[in-house]
Amino acid sequence: MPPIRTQVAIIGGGPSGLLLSQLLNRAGVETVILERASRAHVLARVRAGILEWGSVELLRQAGVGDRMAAQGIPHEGCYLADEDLVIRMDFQALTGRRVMVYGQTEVTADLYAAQDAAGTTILHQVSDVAITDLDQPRSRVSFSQAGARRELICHYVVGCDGFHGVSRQTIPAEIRREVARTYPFGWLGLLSETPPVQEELIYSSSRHGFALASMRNPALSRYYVQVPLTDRVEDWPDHRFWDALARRLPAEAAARLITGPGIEKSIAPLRSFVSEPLRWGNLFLVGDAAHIVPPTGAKGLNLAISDVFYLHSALIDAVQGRGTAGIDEYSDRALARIWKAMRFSWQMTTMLHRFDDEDAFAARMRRAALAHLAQSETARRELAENYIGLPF
Ligand code: FAS
Ligand code: PHB
Repeated sequence: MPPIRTQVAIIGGGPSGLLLSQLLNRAGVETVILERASRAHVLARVRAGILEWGSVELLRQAGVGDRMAAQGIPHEGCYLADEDLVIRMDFQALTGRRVMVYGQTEVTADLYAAQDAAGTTILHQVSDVAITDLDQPRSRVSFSQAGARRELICHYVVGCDGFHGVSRQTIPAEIRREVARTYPFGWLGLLSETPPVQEELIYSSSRHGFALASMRNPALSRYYVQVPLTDRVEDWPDHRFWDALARRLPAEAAARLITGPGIEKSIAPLRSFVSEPLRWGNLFLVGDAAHIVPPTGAKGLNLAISDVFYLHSALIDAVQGRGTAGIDEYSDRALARIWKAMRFSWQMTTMLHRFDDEDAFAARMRRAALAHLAQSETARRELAENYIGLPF
């Protein structure tokens, strides 16, 4: 089959690949998206739930803000708890800004609908993607689909293919600088058609371990409990999950907990990871392809979106002949914000999770950090400005 010619080849049809494609298309830049999974598989993933307002604004700029405006829930604050010490973080009062509760699944669905309406080429269930000629005026992306070997010829390639994708591995190992921290626990998440236990999120540290009470809408709750890395979903029947959650939430919230059957249950490992640089010739890395944060700071999806913010305008300028200054500085600009979110996510994780090997001193340091937040508006403002999202 003859090669497909396009301007920007995007590897990965998750939120970052779709949003980048949508923004490029609206500026007249042609794209093709290659996605390993079926659309149904991508849309079945339950992941992030919180959007920074900068993410909300970029999604609106991309023309996919309508359903979010109708169904999203603006949140002006959240709660942090340490046993029965409960601290309300008033984002609106502390920073003048808020966040939006709107699930990644919905963001992805809105972007697929918009891309379909735009007639963008999205090829699903591709395999054996290989990226070459990154140092040439035109790069090539070869792949298999439905038993046929095919090829894209393009100006630029963007790796939006997540942590396990092919793009990062295309950058020579001797060029990549990778920094990682793995945590000795994971998050077991459960989705239930039950009303949320609280109208805002509760991040709860307890002697039994961490728990998070979140939501998707007034009838759909999303809960997480910290579990050992050795645990499997099968080890956690619903009743065990609900008991663990109730033990870890503040008593007055636990007393209000309404349980029900889990309609989705999954365990995510926690890691901090960054691979530098984010560019290798005509290849750019975006989102989880380049970095991973523990979900404690609600930064994963939002960092992917901020990478798209920096890269989309740079690629439009480069493709349309207005110079390469933007793409030349993309890696440094995006990494400056990535590292700050990396630090915040690490700080939230180490403050709120009970580590098996922690000694009495480490446990008291965690409690002191939360006690300081309870007493200091300055400390709460510092945490709030990171949680609602630092400026792009
Ligand atoms: P994604 O991983 O979403 O998308 C990458 C896409 O590329 C996938 O569709 C994949 O199928 C495709 N792909 C991979 N390899 C390919 C190849 N070789 N060829 C073609 N396509 C390929 N973040 C939060 O903020 N809060 C959370 O609670 C949270 N929970 C999470 C739970 C789990 C289990 C995981 C894995 C992540 C979670 N995250 C969370 C982070 C998550 O939301 C990511 O930050 C977000 O999906 C990043 O989006 P992308 O960079 O588009 O990567
Ligand atoms: C979620 O609702 O899935 C969620 C919310 C906040 C987080 C992590 C996950 O920090």
